[in-house]
Amino acid sequence: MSGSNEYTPPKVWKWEKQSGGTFANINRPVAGATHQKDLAVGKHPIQLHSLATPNGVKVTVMLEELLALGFEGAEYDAYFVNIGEGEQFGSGFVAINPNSKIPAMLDNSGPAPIRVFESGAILLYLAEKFDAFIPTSHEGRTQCLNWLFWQMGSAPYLGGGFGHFYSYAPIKIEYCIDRFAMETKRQLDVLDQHLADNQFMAAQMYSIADIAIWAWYGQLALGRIYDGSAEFLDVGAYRHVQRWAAEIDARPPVKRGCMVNSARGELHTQLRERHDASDFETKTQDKIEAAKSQDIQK
Ligand SMILES: N[C@@H](CCC(=O)N[C@@H](CS)C(=O)NCC(=O)O)C(=O)O
Repeated sequence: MSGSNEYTPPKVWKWEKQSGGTFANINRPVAGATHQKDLAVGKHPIQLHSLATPNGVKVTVMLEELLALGFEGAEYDAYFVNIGEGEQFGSGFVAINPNSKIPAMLDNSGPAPIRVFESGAILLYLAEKFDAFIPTSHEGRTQCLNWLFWQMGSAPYLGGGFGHFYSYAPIKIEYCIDRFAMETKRQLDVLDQHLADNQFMAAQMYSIADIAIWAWYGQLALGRIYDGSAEFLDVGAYRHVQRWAAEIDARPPVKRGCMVNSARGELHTQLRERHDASDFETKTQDKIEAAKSQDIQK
């Protein structure tokens, strides 16, 4: 490449300026807490600190699926983590996840709390704890883990690569958008070819592999992430992904899971914090704001 914006890297990189872009104010080259902040603790066995991004939604969908099957031990308190304000760098959050990324979960049901971080690890932890949404045979389980790990390794090219350069970077760089659009389309084709012959990702059953992959690639196919990208990537062409994405989207626990810790979309679809199943009826953001404005008028 050539041109006046060409960059010659120095011998040693230094953090001298913010890079610009959507997350510039929270990006740092060092790990660890930036401030002291204890986390709230609710009454349920599972404590979740998250946000309704694709990585966050994986866990809330799984918990709602488990509750729909009647597993009471999956009752959870979901706290909203504002990553744009740097809440993932508070000391309480970092104690659960030293990597400072949502989702982070604490299981308080045993003699000592167990911390779980990384959305794939959380899905596997919950699947094993409740023996649900994971095939029981060695072969089926292996197929499921193949696809779960595929998702964990592939989505950073979609999110950190394509999504970053298409939506968040302060300038549109053709080289980067091209590179990651090509890779994202290749990944969609991997899924499309698999789903042409299979109803679900693994072992002919709906599993944590579907939950993980749907959160990213299903939502991408449904046009829910990165404005404009559905048309740009021509997601409608991936027919089998479209069929599978719509089928999963129709599940009521998936709809509920997508509402939890959400601060985007229509107000009645946003349940910032979830502490009880009834919160879906009474605590969505439209109701909270209506109650606030009534109080002001009194
Ligand atoms: N591999 C991690 C990725 C989690 C992740 O990237 N979380 C993002 C939101 S989707 C985050 O918390 N970003 C905050 C930051 O980078 O400071 C997982 O799957 O749990």
